[in-house]
Amino acid sequence: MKLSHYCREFLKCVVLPVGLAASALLAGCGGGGEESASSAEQTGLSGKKIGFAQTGAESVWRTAHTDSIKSEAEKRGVDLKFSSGEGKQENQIRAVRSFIAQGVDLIMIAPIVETGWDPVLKEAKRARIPVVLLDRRVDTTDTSLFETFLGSDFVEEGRLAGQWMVDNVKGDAVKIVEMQGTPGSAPAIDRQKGFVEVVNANSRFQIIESQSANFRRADGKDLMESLLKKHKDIDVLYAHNDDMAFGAIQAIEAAGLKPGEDIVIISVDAIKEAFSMIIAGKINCTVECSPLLGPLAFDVAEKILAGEEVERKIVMKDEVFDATNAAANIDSRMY
Ligand code: GZL
Repeated sequence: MKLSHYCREFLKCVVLPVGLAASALLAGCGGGGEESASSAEQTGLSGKKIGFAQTGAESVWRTAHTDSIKSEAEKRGVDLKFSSGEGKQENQIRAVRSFIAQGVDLIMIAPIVETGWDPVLKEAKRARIPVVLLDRRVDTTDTSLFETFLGSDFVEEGRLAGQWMVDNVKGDAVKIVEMQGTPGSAPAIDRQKGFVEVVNANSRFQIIESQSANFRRADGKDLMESLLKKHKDIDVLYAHNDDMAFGAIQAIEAAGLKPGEDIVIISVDAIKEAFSMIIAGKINCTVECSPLLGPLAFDVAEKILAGEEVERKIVMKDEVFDATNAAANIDSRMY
């Protein structure tokens, strides 16, 4: 398979609202604006073998992400080789090596953590199999090891969460506990970075504790139980995803406190259940991070396999939801 020259010299970035038709992406990548495929018979991907190494099934968001990839692959007649990392990078790396051995046409990875990817990505490059990063980035100095990154700007999500807090939470000495996602993962690192940027610029706010609950609901409940025992003056919980926030809410209610009132809850992902919680007054704000990457991911794959240039970085645009807009939007939510 002949791989054409890709734009490797520099990272270019395209910011796309989630609902944007894939054809806009094709046009934006110099694809002549051809319509994106809408059924298997129309796609250049029919019969192509594509390996997808997913992180696991740690959250509702992740399940929606997996469903988006699998359903789009089926629609386009792709022979998808799916592997769940079950939360372990070594499982993902093993899956990528298996995809290489099978001689797939392209590999998609949602890297659980940022580091440790160079060796296996070099093996894919030597096998002349293009790699697309979905959802999470890798930490590498060799940008030739992947063709593009498709996902959200997690630093911006952290900033949006922090700014909502500054704009909506009153008080002179606001105490925050932060519930981080998977240690070493791009969303956990960046959502903390963006949020701390805002906190550091606003002296009214102080993060009194920051620990990981691995993006998991049960871990969020356990962590909040321990935080409530340790701190009697928590004003705000900033959770890196809705699932951990839901677990924390269970612990807050079990402690006889009112989530959304006694403790302000700020979260990320904007899954449909979070909208219900906002309407119920138990979550105050959730920052969107769309998992619906399937259509764009396979548009990019089609262009790569057709030997065409693709943007090095395709960033989804995220919105902020709270009591002012949750009810108006809940019915249209797709995950
Ligand atoms: C973010 C994604 C995160 C979600 C979590 O793009 O990597 O992983 O925020 C998921 O819900 O587990």
